[in-house]
Amino acid sequence: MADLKEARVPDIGHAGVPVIEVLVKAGDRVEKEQSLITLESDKATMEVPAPFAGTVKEMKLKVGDEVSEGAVIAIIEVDGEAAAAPAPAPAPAPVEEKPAPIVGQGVQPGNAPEGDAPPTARPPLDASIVMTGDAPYASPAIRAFARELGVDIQQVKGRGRGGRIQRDDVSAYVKHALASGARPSGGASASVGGLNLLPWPKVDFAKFGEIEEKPLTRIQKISGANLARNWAMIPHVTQHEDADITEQEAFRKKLGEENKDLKVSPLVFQIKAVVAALKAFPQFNASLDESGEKLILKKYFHIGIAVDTPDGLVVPVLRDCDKKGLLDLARELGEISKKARDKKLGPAEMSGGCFSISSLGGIGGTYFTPIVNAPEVAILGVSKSVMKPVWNGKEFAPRLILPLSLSYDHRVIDGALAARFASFLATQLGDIRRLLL
Ligand code: CAO
Repeated sequence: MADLKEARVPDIGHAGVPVIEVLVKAGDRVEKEQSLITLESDKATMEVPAPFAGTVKEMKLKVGDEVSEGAVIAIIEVDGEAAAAPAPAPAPAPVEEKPAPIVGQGVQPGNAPEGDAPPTARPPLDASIVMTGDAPYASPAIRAFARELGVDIQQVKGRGRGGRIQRDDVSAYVKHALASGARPSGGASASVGGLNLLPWPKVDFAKFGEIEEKPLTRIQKISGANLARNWAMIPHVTQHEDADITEQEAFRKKLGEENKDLKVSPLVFQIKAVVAALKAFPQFNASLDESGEKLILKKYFHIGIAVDTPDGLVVPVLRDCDKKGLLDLARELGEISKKARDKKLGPAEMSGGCFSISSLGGIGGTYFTPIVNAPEVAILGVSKSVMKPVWNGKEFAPRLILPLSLSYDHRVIDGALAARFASFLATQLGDIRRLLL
């Protein structure tokens, strides 16, 4: 006879752990040990399995709820023997080390494998990394991670308990694919050529003088792997342009005087100008889909901002920049860069970006080549503005000139379009009244 039983959170070692995924819904049939929810603590992501088989009558939790031991997850109608014998709650299965809460330029939330060969080294072919066949055994979080990297999870061999695919398995697969010149997702283009790189030079530096070893930070490892992928897989071109921001700077200073409690960075003008340019050139507000055969055009305007932190570069995303004014953006930029430097950004705050801006304007230099933050198709690099003499038809006049460097994915954007985009951007920055149009 059917019986209603509560599936509860077992001892997870912490209190108030957030639910990040709900994996079943009312009406679903679940098997014993099938995962019901995913929890994410400071240290790990873990799935909580069903203590018995049956039909879910009611889900008691939703994403964002915070739970401790004993919280009711679901009411399950158990049948037959299971109803008769009370089953102890099985321990949650840790499915992955928690991804770093911060990502660098071009980085998807991820976890760099420790101690592997450098990504550019070409390892001997490891046939065990690639497998085909039955449905892969991986948590939704790992599947999402694989999707983000363009990896076909079917191709990844799991080396976790019972063949479970873990984050490191996906990372190892990407490394292997990169080193052998294949696209991570395999497919038609995987067979074309290959980078055929030389192995990374092995040098005993100590032979030449005193040295000191300094491990890369976690962020550097993660962003390094992503930068290497983006640089290797995206055919980059960088278009340079100058914007005359003399008037804009006068207005910015005025805004700053009127809003003494707020830092009105030149970046907020750049964000607004980029949004206007993305609206005028939708091809820039797009991503190539996984197959590389379709462009996904986005109707929202979320802008990633590269922020320099002591541990490395991270890219928080400001959402709906088309709907926000300069002062709102200034406030948000201040908050998000502080959060980044305090290491308090969550993965959600670093995802969903359409286009990134990397500003070295506070530091110096003239022009650079930023690396596109995949799966975005372009990125704007901003250097330090300087006063320059500019010919106005009658004489040289002092004008404040801002150097811009627009890197783009040449598979999606051609040179003429990029030149138009950059020139449009410079016009917007040069006459901010246009931002109102
Ligand atoms: N030209 C001239 N001056 C500029 C400028 C520009 N393009 N951009 C900013 N400045 C000025 C600011 O107005 C500020 O001046 P005050 O101190 O007089 O107010 C000063 O430079 C310092 O600015 P900032 O860099 O601290 O702040 P910001 O709001 O301009 O930028 C942020 C915020 C988070 C983007 C920045 O702090 C940062 O981290 N930049 C580095 C990003 C990076 O490393 N990119 C590299 C990617 S490639 O590896």
